[in-house]
Amino acid sequence: MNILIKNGLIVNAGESVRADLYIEEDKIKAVASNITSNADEAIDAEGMYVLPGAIDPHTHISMEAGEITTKDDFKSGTAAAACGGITTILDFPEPAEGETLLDCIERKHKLAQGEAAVDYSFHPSITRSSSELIEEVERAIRDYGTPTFKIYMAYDIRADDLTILKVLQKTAKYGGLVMVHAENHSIIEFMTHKLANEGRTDLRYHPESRPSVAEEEAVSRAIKLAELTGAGLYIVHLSTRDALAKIREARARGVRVFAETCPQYLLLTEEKYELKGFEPAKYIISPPLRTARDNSALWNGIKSGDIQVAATDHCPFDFKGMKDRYGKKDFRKVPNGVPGVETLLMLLHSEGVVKGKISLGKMVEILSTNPARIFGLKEKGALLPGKDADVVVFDPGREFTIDHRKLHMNVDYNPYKGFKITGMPHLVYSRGRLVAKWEGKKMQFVGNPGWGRFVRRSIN
Ligand code: DUC
Ligand code: ZN
Ligand code: ZN
Repeated sequence: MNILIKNGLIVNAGESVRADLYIEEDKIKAVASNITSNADEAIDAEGMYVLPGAIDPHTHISMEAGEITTKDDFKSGTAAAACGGITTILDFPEPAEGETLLDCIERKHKLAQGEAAVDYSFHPSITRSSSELIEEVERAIRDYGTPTFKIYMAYDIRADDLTILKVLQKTAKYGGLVMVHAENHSIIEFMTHKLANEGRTDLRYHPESRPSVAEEEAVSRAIKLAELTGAGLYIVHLSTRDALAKIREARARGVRVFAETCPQYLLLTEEKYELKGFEPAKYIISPPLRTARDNSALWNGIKSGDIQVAATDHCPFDFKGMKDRYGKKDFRKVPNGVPGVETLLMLLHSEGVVKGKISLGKMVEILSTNPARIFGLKEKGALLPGKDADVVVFDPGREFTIDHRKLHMNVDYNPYKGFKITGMPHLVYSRGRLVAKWEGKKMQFVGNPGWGRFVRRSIN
């Protein structure tokens, strides 16, 4: 099927041009003014933006957390992604005790096959300090096309510094990238015990248990380890001004460190933990929400280029039945995570572009172009001839109020409830196939489970 999108504002990271975009089957064939062709379908995008599909490189689909599993599987999670203008997701296979890295990638791959409605890939996680897992890094890069690895510096699945060094060394050698959840585990353990000894386990103490210094120290240490090995490094879900300062300093001295932040760290603050009753549970995430000063430092970090990616850390647990499963009065017992894959683009546009915090080109850079470059998605991330036709026709004036009942994520609340959004997707294409469209007062999923393909990646 050939599609001609006429008269839209074609937005790439570098520039925006008013032009037509021609899709032939699954690829972008041409971007030019006044294209005339016998397309099967012509779309008038006058007054609309035409954006590359966004890439979310940080989702936790069907993630097992003890006795519970995140609510979105590949079917619901990728349908929600499509409705939000996200046309590629990168998820984290986490090896269970005794499981090999490659078996774990296979296991997660099977969950996605026949279910995913948009394209996907994986960042295998090194979930313990194990030489067997480290040995498999080369094969994951070479044989599987999954060259990016997640390491936790906190939680029970954390890796020690020696493991981090060894994985950094391997990724530097074979062409890969280590992504770190950077929080100092000992600081968190110390603070959590201290708070518990003082009887301060109410939900409002969650941020105190994971202070900014825990993140700053871990970011700083991870950078030093990367520097020692000459490897690149990617910091996930950056939340603080002080950790950002460490990244800025490292980049200034030539370290290849990338940083990602998320809408929750740009738009919400720790005041949410002061809400009444069990409401704060909706915001129990790690790292925790920080201050307004951190929010604005992160926006500035995006503007300055020190933060290259906005992702979601999509990790949905129901408010009723999951967040409250182990009790309502103790922050240590609440599963950590917020849903977000569907609201990434709308929030970045409405709160970022419309409110003048970032330009439209910058939004495309952090949602599409940079994640495609950093994670080796060579066919994605820009509206250029030869790239996959992952395209969002976006209505910049369309209004929408966030409410989980009008969204497609399989979760019973939304942390941005009541946010008034300006600008929503109109049509969303994944490799030339319409997967979501605006209908009435909300997005409608019109794609097919199984359309999404695993994308092999390589990093130079
Ligand atoms: N933080 C969360 O809040 N949820 C999933 C994992 C993480 O690091
Ligand atoms: Zn994390
Ligand atoms: Zn995460």
